[in-house]
Amino acid sequence: MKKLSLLMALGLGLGVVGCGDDTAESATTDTGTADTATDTGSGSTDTGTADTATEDTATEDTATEDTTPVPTDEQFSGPFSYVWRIQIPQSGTDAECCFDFTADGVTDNGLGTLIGALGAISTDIDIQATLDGAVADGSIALLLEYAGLAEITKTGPTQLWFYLATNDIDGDGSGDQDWATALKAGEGIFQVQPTSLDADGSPLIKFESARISSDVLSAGPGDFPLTIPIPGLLTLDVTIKQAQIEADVRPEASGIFTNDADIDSDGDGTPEVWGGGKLGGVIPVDQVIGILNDLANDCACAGIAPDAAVIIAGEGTDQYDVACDPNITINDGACTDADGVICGNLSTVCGFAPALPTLGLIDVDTNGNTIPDAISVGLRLSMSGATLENPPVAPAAP
Ligand SMILES: [Ca+2]
Ligand SMILES: [Ca+2]
Ligand SMILES: [Ca+2]
Ligand SMILES: [Ca+2]
Repeated sequence: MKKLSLLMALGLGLGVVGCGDDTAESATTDTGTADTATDTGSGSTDTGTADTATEDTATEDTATEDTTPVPTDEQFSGPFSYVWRIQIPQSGTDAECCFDFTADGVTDNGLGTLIGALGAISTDIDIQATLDGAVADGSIALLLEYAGLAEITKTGPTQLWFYLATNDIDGDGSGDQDWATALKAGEGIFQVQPTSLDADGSPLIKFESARISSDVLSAGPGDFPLTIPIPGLLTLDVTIKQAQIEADVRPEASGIFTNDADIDSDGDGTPEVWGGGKLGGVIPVDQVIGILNDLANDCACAGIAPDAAVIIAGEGTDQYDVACDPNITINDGACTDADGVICGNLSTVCGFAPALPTLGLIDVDTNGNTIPDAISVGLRLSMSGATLENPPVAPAAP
């Protein structure tokens, strides 16, 4: 179960916006690595350049707190969409989701297929239910801003800006409006989380070229860099390749809504309801291995050196091979929960690693040598209109 968290994070990755590292520096004592830039602001406006490191080393941050970034005139003017449902298709039905990355006319979704298989093996594993719960309780609140979209017609060229948001404007710890009746209906009022903005207040994640035409929203394909904070574990940095969006949409006064798609995904003759938005791309396996090795490097408790390449991986003669270095001794029995889920399960991960290429997860060849080296992913999105509170950006977390 535990080792699924990373896979789940990858699954969520397409839908979850990134996290900047320039959140509030309100602690009196910082313990992390150095800031490389300078905060010159002294009051409500931070005019300094970006903090590029994760935390401060100084014993005290002598500047005043970083505050809400100042938006440009156009930013936060909308229109917006709130993502009220994220679905991971799991049965592998071609029509479910999302895009064909192998030019064989059949859609590819390696991650969805794997998650479906895991769910079939163990009924404890219901990643879709976990995801639904996280969206309904507001832990995952994703807003899209259609930047520069024609105001009246809500059609034509646009940029697609992604924000992590909150509906808990009054800060009492729970959403201010009902998800099922208000948020899904486009009546939601949100604030943007400052973690989804860079030091200049611009969105960290965006499709710079998108379009709404004949009630179809489209964006990409292109590189889609994501930074996904996983609390207590790591910040996952991945670049989704060939990322694209396609959605059946309708503009309304409160923003852009998707129209549901009726697809008989289980083949019983009765259609199921799927979100009208499709978001997909491929994740190079090298990136995933790099993340796993970064995690393993923090496993001093298991006797792993900070620079060890625990997992050795790459394209072999007929497949992408994955294995742990047999010369590295893993003693993960000495690790505790405090060392994170990966360290305590490192030998399990290593036992599992050689089977990875056999799961059908690695299914797309991105460098033309016919050997698959990337994982296709696809999500279905359901969206409704939304409104931003004034001020549009939530206070930085303490
Ligand atoms: Ca295909
Ligand atoms: Ca609240
Ligand atoms: Ca059906
Ligand atoms: Ca290849």
